[in-house]
Amino acid sequence: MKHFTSIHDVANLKELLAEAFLIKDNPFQHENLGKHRTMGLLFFNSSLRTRLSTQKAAQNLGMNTMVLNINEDSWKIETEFGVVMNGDKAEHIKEAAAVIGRYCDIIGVRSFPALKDRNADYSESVINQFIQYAGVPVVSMESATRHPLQSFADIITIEQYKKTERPRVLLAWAPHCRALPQSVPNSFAEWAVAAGYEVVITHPEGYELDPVFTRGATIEYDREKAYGNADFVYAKNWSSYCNYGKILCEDLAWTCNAKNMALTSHAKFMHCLPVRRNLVVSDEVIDSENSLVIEEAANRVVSAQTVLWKILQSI
Ligand code: AN0
Ligand code: CP
Repeated sequence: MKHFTSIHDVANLKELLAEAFLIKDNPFQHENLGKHRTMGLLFFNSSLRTRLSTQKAAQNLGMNTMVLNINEDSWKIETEFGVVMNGDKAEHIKEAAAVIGRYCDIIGVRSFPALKDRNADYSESVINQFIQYAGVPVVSMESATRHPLQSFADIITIEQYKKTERPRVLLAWAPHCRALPQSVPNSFAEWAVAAGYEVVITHPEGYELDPVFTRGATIEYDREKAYGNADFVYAKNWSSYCNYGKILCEDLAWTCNAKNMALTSHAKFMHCLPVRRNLVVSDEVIDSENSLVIEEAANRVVSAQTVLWKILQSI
């Protein structure tokens, strides 16, 4: 594996999952693999889980880590070409990426979409410029359109808890007070289909995701039908892709609550976190014994460590 930005960088998901469970059982079996190697973690946006779990993963492999909050701790970075840089941005991504590539053997990048211009966001220009100019492997820590380390942790979690070979996995849209990226649902849909699950996606009209990501999943607008017989419910808000970046629905009937969960097959509840209680999910659902959110977050170390282990083999 050279870079890790999506499921398409994974040659064999079954093999990667098998390795993930070995790493989960024995996190220190490759503790010298990354000796004298440095991972740089670059954050254009906030993070709790990704920031801590990815550092921990790198350190479990013997790597050093450096964390930089871009635009806050560093110079503000220009990402467009051909502009006269006479505003507040003192450095261009082209030089910044090349310089960081001289200090780091692997670079993790978190860069959310601006949710204003769909073509600009979906071109993934920030992570792609790091790939182009840094000269070292780049790992997505959530880009404009995907969050593969999260999706991999989600699949590890489902594999851990599933009771049937092909569980029915529901990706359920839920309300939110702010416009959020489509990255988590885009990525989750891709990985869940690749894992061979029966994937159902439910959302109000207008929240259709880009079909590139949902191929192989069933879109079910009837929420009650969609929740019916689900083994796992992955709740998540996202803003509209069609009416780009807009909030179209605030109906709390879409909250992942006990009424919706009662329609399922005693389903496990999942969410990537951070989550807003009683908006996305009710207290009783997230606090129930069926909630997997903490284990999912724990598995973020496993997913990151498995990916870094794989990349370290090739450098
Ligand atoms: C982000 C999102 O929805 O993409 C990060 C999730 C891991 N969430 C928020 O901004 C609340
Ligand atoms: N799930 C996740 O990526 O969390 P953070 O935004 O806190 O990193």
